Amino acid sequence: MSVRVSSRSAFPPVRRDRVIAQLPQSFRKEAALHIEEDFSSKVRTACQEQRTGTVGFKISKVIVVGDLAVGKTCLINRFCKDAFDKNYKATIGVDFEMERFEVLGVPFSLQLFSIKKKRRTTQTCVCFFSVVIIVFDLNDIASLGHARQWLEDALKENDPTSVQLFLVGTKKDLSSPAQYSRIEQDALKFASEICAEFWAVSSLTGENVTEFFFRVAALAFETNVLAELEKSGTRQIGDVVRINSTSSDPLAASKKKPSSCCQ
Ligand SMILES: Nc1nc2c(ncn2[C@@H]2O[C@H](COP(=O)(O)OP(=O)(O)OP(=O)(O)O)[C@@H](O)[C@H]2O)c(=O)[nH]1
Ligand SMILES: [Mg+2]
Repeated sequence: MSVRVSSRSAFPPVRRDRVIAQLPQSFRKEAALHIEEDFSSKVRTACQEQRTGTVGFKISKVIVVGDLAVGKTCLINRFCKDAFDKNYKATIGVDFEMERFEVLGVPFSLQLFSIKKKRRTTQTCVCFFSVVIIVFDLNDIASLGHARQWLEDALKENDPTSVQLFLVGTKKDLSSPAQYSRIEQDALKFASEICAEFWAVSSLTGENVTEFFFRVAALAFETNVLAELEKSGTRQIGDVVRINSTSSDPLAASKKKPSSCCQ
């Protein structure tokens, strides 16, 4: 199994180009998880008043799934390493990368997993994923057709009500405008059906890649802060909030043991 980790430290410094101060906008309003122009005022105020609890210590897990060779690894590598490899090297097992952001002044991390076809998430990594990214090739309609199966597999280990879904069409640079607009119609329809946000990207040119991951980080962050505020609203005065390696991990709550790839 190939496992690559971009950083050894649990809390590496945040790069200046990973700072998010405004809510990044969706790609298409017809298939967006959120159509607000900005972060909710509740979230902004909580960040200003440093009432975000354990969010700054959390690592949100993101799983990237989809057919063989649709471009999952290239998508992650374009964002995390600003690199693109035109030679196809199939992922054996699982690859993962860690990205650290600062959102509204609060540190926030995403751990990105790319998992190979035929290896279901349950076989590879018993984790709670906050975000599921289903990838298809904009030039291969069959890969969009398989997206539903990928979704079902990915949700087997997750609570479907708390997962944010993204449907991402890759290799935009290879489609003609006519081809693109045909497949985009189908993708928008499917994304609305499954309540996913749709994006079209190119890892070769980098088109929309940064915008997409910033959007993922911002929406995952907002969801985490709102959940934290809800929790603190129900907490009694005198309750002790312990910040340690298990309390910041949603696995502890679900009593699931992570497999080695998640540790
Ligand atoms: N032109 C173009 N080629 C791409 C793009 N993204 C990926 N590719 C190519 O598509 C092939 C497969 O890319 P990968 O990222 O390895 O695909 P994968 O989904 O990770 O594949 P598996 O790990 O085997 O499931 C490689 O040859 C890439 O160079 C893109 O945006 N544009
Ligand atoms: Mg791969």
